[in-house]
Amino acid sequence: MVVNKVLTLVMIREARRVLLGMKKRGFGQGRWNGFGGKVEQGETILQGALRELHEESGLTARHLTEIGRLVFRFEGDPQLLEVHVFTGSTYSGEPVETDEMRPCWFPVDKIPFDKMWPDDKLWFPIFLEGKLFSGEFTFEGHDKILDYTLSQVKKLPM
Ligand code: 6OG
Repeated sequence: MVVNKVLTLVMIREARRVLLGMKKRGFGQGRWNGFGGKVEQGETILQGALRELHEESGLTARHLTEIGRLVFRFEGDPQLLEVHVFTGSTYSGEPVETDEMRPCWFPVDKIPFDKMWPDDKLWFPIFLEGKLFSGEFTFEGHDKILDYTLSQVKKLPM
């Protein structure tokens, strides 16, 4: 049996800007993304999101809300990635560069989609509108989406 790999992705959002990090190593290296990673045993998904945000950006969020669920399939790999997307706007600390990420604020109308995962330009508009979304994407390699479904939802899947 293949179990989904459960990951988090945190987008810190203020009215007109979003904090992204340039991934310096590992999966997604060379791309801007939110902060996140694998949920560890013994922690809830929310705790994993808060921990990864702190480890990768130096910020401590006061409150995160889950806003999206994304499932990724990579051709030839039986393991699915189940990504829980969170957002928050209140935090303490200042963004700092870490071994994994170099943070930078981007105005909401200047998101660097050409240096992000290709799915991001599809779901970011829903996220920026403050709506919930759910999607599934099949990738060939890391640059090409073969097919996908994406919808705005009233409630996230369980
Ligand atoms: P680590 O392996 O660094 O966690 N992630 C994706 N994010 C976006 N926007 N698009 C994708 O399309 C992604 N696949 C994975 C989840 C990996 C981080 O990258 C995110 C995690 O935050 C395929 O621990």
